Amino acid sequence: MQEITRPAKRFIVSSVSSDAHMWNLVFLQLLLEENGGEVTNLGACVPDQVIIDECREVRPDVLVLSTVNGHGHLDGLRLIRKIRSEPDLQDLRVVIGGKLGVRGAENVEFIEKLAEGGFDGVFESEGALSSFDEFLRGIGPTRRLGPAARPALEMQEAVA
Ligand code: B12
Repeated sequence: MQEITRPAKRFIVSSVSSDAHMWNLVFLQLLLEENGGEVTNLGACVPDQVIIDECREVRPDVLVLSTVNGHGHLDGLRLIRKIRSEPDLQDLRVVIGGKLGVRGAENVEFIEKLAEGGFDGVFESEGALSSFDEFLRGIGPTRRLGPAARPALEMQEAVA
């Protein structure tokens, strides 16, 4: 019998430009890899333009930004506006999570503005990990597939 295998989802994990924290990135990389994803981890303090260039190079299914130093709501908004101003990156799925500000539980106030700026998902702190999991399960077939591969995947999904 012919086997049809779904290609792994491809992710870029990155911090934002001001943020030097790294274990958050390691955590996300392990989480995504344990779920079968392929991860390019750009590390900490990554300039906006490097993130944009890597997205063009890797063409991920999702760019996952993580930030915990409290400046994420500022760095994130600036970065997503740049990404969405690039015609070839307007459809890229981009999410951000971590400690988005320095206001603890009140950081949820930043979620709406970041979403309005163009993020597909905004996740505040550990409490949002279950929503992130739901987001990951909802992202469907990879966008890297050519049109010829799509019907096979759709058939496989209909049978499952
Ligand atoms: C270790 C550490 C450092 C180390 C980092 C070393 C390294 N190589 O990573 C050093 C000493 C460099 C550092 C520096 C600073 N730090 Co620091 N640091 C920490 C500390 C103690 C632990 C962070 C950590 O590794 N956690 C382990 C990881 C796995 O957990 P996490 O980062 O919380 O991530 C979880 C969630 O946030 C979430 N998450 C994170 N990202 C994402 C993304 C998505 C999509 C999703 C869904 C979820 C998600 O999931 C993760 C797992 O649960 C925290 C305090 C703490 N206990 O959290 C402070 C902390 C993050 N630091 C803080 C601060 C203020 C700083 C400095 C500004 C201090 C200073 N004045 O210089 C600098 C910033 C430097 C910079 N340019 O960014 C504050 C941030 C305040 C805030 N946001 O409210 C914290 C919270 C300490 C505090 N209570 O004040 N820090």
